[in-house]
Amino acid sequence: MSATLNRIGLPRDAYKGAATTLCAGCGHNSITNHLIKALYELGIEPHRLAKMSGIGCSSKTPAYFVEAAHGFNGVHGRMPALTTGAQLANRQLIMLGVSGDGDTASIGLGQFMHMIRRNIDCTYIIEDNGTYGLTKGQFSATADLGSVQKKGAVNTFQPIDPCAVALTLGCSFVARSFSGDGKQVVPLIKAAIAHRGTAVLDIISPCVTFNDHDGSTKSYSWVKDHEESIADVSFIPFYEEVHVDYEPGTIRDVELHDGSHILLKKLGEDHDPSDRRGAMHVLEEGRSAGHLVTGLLYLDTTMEDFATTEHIPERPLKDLGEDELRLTPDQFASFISEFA
Ligand SMILES: Cc1ncc(C[n+]2csc(CCOP(=O)(O)OP(=O)(O)O)c2C)c(N)n1
Ligand code: SF4
Repeated sequence: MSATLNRIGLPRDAYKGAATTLCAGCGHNSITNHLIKALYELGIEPHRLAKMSGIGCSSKTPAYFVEAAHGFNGVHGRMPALTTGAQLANRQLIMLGVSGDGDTASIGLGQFMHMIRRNIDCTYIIEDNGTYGLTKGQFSATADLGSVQKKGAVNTFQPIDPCAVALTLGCSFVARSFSGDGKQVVPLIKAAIAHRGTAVLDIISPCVTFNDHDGSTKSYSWVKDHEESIADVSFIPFYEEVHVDYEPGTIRDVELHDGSHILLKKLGEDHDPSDRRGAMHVLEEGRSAGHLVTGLLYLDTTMEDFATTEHIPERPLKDLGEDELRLTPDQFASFISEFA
């Protein structure tokens, strides 16, 4: 039986990578499967994809999907700088960064913040387990106050919430989900890729080896008991016709830069993803109630990304000729005359 092909004629297997070396049951493995599904269904050309990461179990994830894509596994916490450089050198690449909560909110916090501030066109996935899995289970900066390590140590520090940081800095796309919720993660990944600008997707991803016990607030059972979704998310790519069953007040249709659509079906709460203050409020309310709020928290489709603001050519810099890179003698003379 022949395999089903996507819109660019590739089978799902073309979106797979090497076999995982992560622990069986690790949330990061589920996210890999969601990435494979999203990229296959979108019909992303492997040679246009650049998988970027730092250090951690999470940062190994790019090895496990789309083997034929570009990839760069950099220094711990420095994925944003590498991504910024690669994006500016070639705007035709689809930048996909995969990081951990340690890689992002501990050592890489400054890099994370400056990437958001510049609105670099990149999907930034945080595989958030509240622990340093690779170095055997120390608390990371996203671990909740009072959460307990496997051997009983209690976290005495306030957590850093990557979504709250992103919102504060004016990030143009902020979402949170859970690795076990493919129905929500897959459309969010697709929407993040279709979005032009920094799209932060914080995915709670339990570490079954070091942080999946009673006392952890990033375990499978804790998330299942405390998850509160603010809306059902569906994604319609630009090449599919949009058919929406509009029921007043229940469906919100947001068009993205490439013509794709996100459809948000309101659940209990009346969350408006274009209201940044409202998104902060929803996060804060969830925090005080001990809930994990998931879904698309905030989206701004009007903000320019960094490369556009800086007038970076659409063509890869390597393809520009000397005549395009150098000033003409007249331009040079005029430039120098400004200093005379
Ligand atoms: C500069 C530097 N400091 C510290 C380390 C040690 N180190 C490696 S991975 C890691 C934390 C990884 O945690 P996280 O990003 O949450 O990923 P996880 O393994 O939990 O997926 C640390 C502290 C390092 N590799 N480089
Ligand atoms: S140590 Fe934790 S984060 Fe690392 S692969 Fe194992 S379960 Fe996943």
